[in-house]
Amino acid sequence: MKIIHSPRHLGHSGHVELMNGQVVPAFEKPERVAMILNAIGERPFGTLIEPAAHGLEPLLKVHDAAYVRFLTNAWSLWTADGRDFPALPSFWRAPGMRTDIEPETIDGKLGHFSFDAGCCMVAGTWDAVQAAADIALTGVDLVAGGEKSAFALCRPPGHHAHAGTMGGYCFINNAAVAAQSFRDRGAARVAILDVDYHHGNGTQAIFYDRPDVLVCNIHADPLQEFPYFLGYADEIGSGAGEGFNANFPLRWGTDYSGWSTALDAACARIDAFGADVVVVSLGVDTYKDDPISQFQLDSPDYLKIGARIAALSRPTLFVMEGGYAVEAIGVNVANTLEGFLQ
Ligand code: Q9C
Ligand code: ZN
Repeated sequence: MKIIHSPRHLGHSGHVELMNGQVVPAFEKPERVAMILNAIGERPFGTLIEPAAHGLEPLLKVHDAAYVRFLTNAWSLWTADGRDFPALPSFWRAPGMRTDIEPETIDGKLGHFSFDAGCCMVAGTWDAVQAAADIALTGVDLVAGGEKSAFALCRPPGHHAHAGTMGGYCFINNAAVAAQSFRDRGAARVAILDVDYHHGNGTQAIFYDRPDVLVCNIHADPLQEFPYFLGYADEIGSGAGEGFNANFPLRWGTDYSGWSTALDAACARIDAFGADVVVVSLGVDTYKDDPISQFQLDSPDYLKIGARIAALSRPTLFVMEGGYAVEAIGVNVANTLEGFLQ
């Protein structure tokens, strides 16, 4: 399996987030990728490759042009105001306020294009974000070109990003960009299997009214967990997309036995759909010692997850999402890929 990686993720570092009302160093940090590379390097998985540049066009198929323009300009607007520290939004609209206005100033734009304070920006953020999208698209090149699988080692992650909104550490929705690219390259039916601990609200929203991309999400119950306002079991898609979105919310404390029951159900949906290709939004923040999560999966469980995904017997692109227990993230990702390859 080829692993697509770029050192350009290192530009997205030194940023912060709000945790329990306090400003703390971001959990979504460069060491995550270093640990994954270490663990993969210790196993016979195949080769590391660099992404090829794909430009903005494939991003604009799932994201709004004004949003992508904002992402490319945000840091220069922020620093033009004389701010030499990380950019963070702190103003948002309430329901009933205007959604059709993009304010002129950076604080207004930051609020307009975000849903939380999870997307802190620094000088190298946009370059890292664009590299991550190129990584996902290079994975599409490989799998659409006939490889059975590939691992897009994206950072920052993507599944919380909507068409026009960043949040939850995510700027560009790498998995959604990849799924759309598979469609554009001739796959009739694309399934996205999101196994990150958090609901992939952005991915769901992007494909919610479409029957050509099945989105299956296994995640912490949003009654208890971020993103709180999407990810419930009664969200099944709308219009032509009705029946092509499946949510499997699980309570805090869920262990592999409960979690794997949902995985089996999601895989049954993918089989019934007849997916030509599967995009796995691979978060390993389901791990028992994840610092911001409340599931109980253990490292050997990821071997079984990989094996279950392999049993779908479909071309598969793994796209990295969350996972914040830095000491275990490498083993958990490598176990997933090893379980898939065996
Ligand atoms: N500040 C992904 O796993 N906030 N995103 C948690 C701590 C958001 C997680 C509270 C968590 C987002 C890709
Ligand atoms: Zn997550």
